[in-house]
Amino acid sequence: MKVSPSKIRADFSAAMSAMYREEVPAYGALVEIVERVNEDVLAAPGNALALTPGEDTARISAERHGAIRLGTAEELAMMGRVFAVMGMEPVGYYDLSVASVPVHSTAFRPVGRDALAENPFRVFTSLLRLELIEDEALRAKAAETLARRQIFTAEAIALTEKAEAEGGLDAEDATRFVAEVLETFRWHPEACVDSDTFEELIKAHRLIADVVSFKGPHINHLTPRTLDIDAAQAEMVTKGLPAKAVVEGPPRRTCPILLRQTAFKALNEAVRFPGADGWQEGHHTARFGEIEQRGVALTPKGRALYDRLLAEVRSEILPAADGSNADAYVAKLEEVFAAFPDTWRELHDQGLAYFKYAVGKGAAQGEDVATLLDAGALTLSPIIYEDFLPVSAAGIFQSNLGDEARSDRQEASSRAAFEAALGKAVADEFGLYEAMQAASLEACLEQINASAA
Ligand code: OOG
Ligand code: NI
Repeated sequence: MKVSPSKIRADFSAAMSAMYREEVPAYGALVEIVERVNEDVLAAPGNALALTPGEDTARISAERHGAIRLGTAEELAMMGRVFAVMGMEPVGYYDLSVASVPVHSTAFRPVGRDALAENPFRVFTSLLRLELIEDEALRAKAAETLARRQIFTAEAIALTEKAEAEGGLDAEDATRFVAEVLETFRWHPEACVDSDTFEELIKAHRLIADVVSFKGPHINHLTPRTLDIDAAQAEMVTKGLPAKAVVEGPPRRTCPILLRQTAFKALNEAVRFPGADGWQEGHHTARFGEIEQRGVALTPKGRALYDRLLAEVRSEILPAADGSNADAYVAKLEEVFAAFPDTWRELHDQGLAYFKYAVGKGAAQGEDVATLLDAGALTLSPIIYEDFLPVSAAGIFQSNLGDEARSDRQEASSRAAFEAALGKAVADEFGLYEAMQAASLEACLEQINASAA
């Protein structure tokens, strides 16, 4: 019997979480904070179910996303095949050149409603844009170094091929698959470049050094989902975790939209470089912890409004890395976002966000959604945003790379080039939400109007 891809994904997510907790103890502390805050929110009167009505809270305590950075097209293509065994497909294209980060990215995640409910684990996956290294000799050295490494175990590749050939894995193979794939994400303190090369790569960009210098694409953070990010952030500060100065994304609202994120800064970790006289001690900062709060997915119209308002805020004030203007930034964010409607019904009626419909107790029939909602024959619950935000992601990258990570010159990235490397197209996130909304409406209308016939 084949194990479902969702089961493999859930097992993998749990295994990764256990590994990261052991590797980065501060992540364990973060998970505990989030679990406590979530319990408090769920226990409070008018709890999170009122905040995001109808949402399934069962998945929340297990919910995680992680991130990796890959070096070559071959690595990305193989990673895509590995994730497919776990029911994770590439969704969305993120152009990080807007923030002068030399990668472009997608998110591998489950796409169907049931698969998401079973386990929503996602991995934000970036591909290095080696062409952005200006120094030709250094670029060639980086390319050679990457070409020499194999980030997958032979067994992981064999099991992926077997899953592809046989349409899945049985229980025993699935268990081995999880263990073997985990190896790709493991941290290796032994660098595969000497310390001089490492320094040169750091000078080109910290992110380039992180991708090129090590044996594999170590998981660089894991992110549990909190129901109250402001409470969790305050708790992080109380517990002495080096929290990022501001929460990325929209401000706190009655009806949460998209995604709000914060992180604790990357750890300074001991690494070793191969040298002529054996290992040489050194340091590297790459791994951190992050938390997120998710709200309703926005339509293209809603997203355009979000992007416009955020751009307006950022044209007036940019959050300083040291937190010195954090209060002023938050005040500006709240002031500007007052223009974004903040009731579910307005978000729905103005076509700004996606919703699941359910049949209510009210007596009304027909096809007119507003009439059915007014009468209570239909009810709304927000479809949760499952994706990422480029400006926020850039802020997360920068907070853990340090501010010197900004560089001015950067050519625009290309979705077509990314898809060519991956070997397939990335799915359109809006299309996925739209289809979920349409399917739920169709099912409800059928039910409501069947009783009329
Ligand atoms: C990925 C940063 C982006 C997010 O949550 O937006 C990200 C990275 O640092 O590799 O994970
Ligand atoms: Ni993240």
